[in-house]
Amino acid sequence: TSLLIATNNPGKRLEIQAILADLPLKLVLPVELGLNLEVEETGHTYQENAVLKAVAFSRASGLPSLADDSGLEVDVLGGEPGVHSARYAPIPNATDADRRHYLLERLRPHPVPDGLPGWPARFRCVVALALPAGEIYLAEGTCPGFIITHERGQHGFGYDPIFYLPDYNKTMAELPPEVKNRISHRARALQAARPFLQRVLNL
Ligand code: ITT
Repeated sequence: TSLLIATNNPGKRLEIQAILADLPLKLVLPVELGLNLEVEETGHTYQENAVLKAVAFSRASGLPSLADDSGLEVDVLGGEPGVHSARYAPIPNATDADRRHYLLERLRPHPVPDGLPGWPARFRCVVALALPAGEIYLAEGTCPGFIITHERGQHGFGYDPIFYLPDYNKTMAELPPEVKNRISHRARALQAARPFLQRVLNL
C-alpha cells in the first residue's frame, strides 16, 4: 500500500516518515511523483486546512494522502499564532528564525507568569487522511510546554528551539529526534490515527 505524505515542509516530512516507519506502507513524497502543489490554506481551523491539503494531494496523485496542519498556541496571546503559525511574521519570505523572533517580540510586553519557566503554550497537530474515493479521517494531538527567550538546540524545525519541556529540562530542538517523535503533537496525532490507517489501508 502506498501513502502520499501531503506536505511541502521538510521537517514534518522527516518526522512523519520516522513515526510511521514501522507500518507496512510505502511512504511516497510529492517530489517522487513530480508533484508540486501549493494548497492555499483558506480554512479557519487546523481540521479544515488539513482536509484541504489531504484532498488536493489525493486528487492530484490518485493515492491515499496524509496531510498535517499544525501550529503553536500561546496562552497569553489568546492562542496565537495558532492556525497562522506558518505565516505569522509579516515579512515576505520569512524564515523559521524570523517567525521565532516575531513571536518573542509579541511576547515581550507580557511578563512570564510567576514561578513558571516561560509563557505557557502548546503545539497542536491535526492529521487528515484522504482517500481517492473521497473519504476523510481526522486525528489530533497536542504537546504542552513553555516559550523561552533563548534559543536552545539544533534538531527539529520551526518553533522547536524556543519550546521548553520541563519534564526533560530541554527544548524540543534539544531532544534527540527519536524522543521528539515519541512525545510531540505530531507523534500523538499519528498514534491516534494508527487505528484508521491500519483499517482503511488494510495494513
Ligand atoms: P505544509 O502546509 O506543506 O504541510 P507548513 O509549514 O505550511 O507546511 P502548517 O501550515 O501546518 O505547515 O504550519 C505549521 C507551522 O507551525 C510550521 O511552519 C511551524 O512554524 C509550526 N510547527 C508545526 N509543527 C512544529 C513542530 O513540530 N516544531 C516546531 N514548529 C512547528
